[in-house]
Amino acid sequence: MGIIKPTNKTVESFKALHLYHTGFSNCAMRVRIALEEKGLTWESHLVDILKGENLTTEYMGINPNAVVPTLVDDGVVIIDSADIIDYLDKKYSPGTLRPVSEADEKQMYYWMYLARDNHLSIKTYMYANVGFIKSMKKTPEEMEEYREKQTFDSALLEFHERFSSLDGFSKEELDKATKVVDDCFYQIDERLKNHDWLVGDSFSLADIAWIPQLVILKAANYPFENYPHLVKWKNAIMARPSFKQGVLAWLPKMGS
Ligand SMILES: N[C@@H](CCC(=O)N[C@@H](CS)C(=O)NCC(=O)O)C(=O)O
Repeated sequence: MGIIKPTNKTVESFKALHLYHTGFSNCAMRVRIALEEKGLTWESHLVDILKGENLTTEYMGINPNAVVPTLVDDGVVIIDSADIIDYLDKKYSPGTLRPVSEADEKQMYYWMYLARDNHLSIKTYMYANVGFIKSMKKTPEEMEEYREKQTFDSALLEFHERFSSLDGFSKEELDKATKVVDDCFYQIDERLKNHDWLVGDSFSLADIAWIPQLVILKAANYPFENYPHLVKWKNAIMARPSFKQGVLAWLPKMGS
């Protein structure tokens, strides 16, 4: 989506960088890692999805999809994590998080959009397999309210309809989502067999787009042991200060 015109005009007077985000959101993790890699300071606005804070008129006025993250940069509103990290890399210390060659840059976008395009499959896998998320089913009243508000993202509405239905996702739906996730990790594993990074010779937005999927899928006990070449890559990213500050520092404390 990139830059949008918000209906919530208050954010247009914001100075510097503001991020609306949630601790345990893979999409928000991407942006926090990119902000840390760029050495940028930013103001945090936590949005509690469990409490439905993404559905307030105020928030939907800056993100009509009712999802996190949203970045506000000197009053300019940018949505969608892939577009946000691309924006940050182009605007601040340009090019440091992307490969030099055009061909490699094309590959970088391939990996970024693969993560974006398969987001709902990963989400289906998560919602079906993680205990605390399973309890996030909307009541019929909440679903009714969501239907009224969610007029922008029909795929996400359908996702919540299915998840919150009496029986939840069918076995076929879950199998289909699992296959999509497996295919993505198969591709990543193949690439990492002979390379240190997803694209070119260095860490890039492609790696930033994918590492959060490992973080959240670990909570769903996804069988990462099937992809042995991910380990070195994962450890290298986890050793970066940006991972500690952008991911670990924001994870909810278990039991709280
Ligand atoms: N393509 C969007 C997807 C954003 C998204 O789905 N965010 C999730 C958290 S990772 C969310 O806010 N979900 C709220 C909901 O499902 O109602 C992006 O990458 O920013």
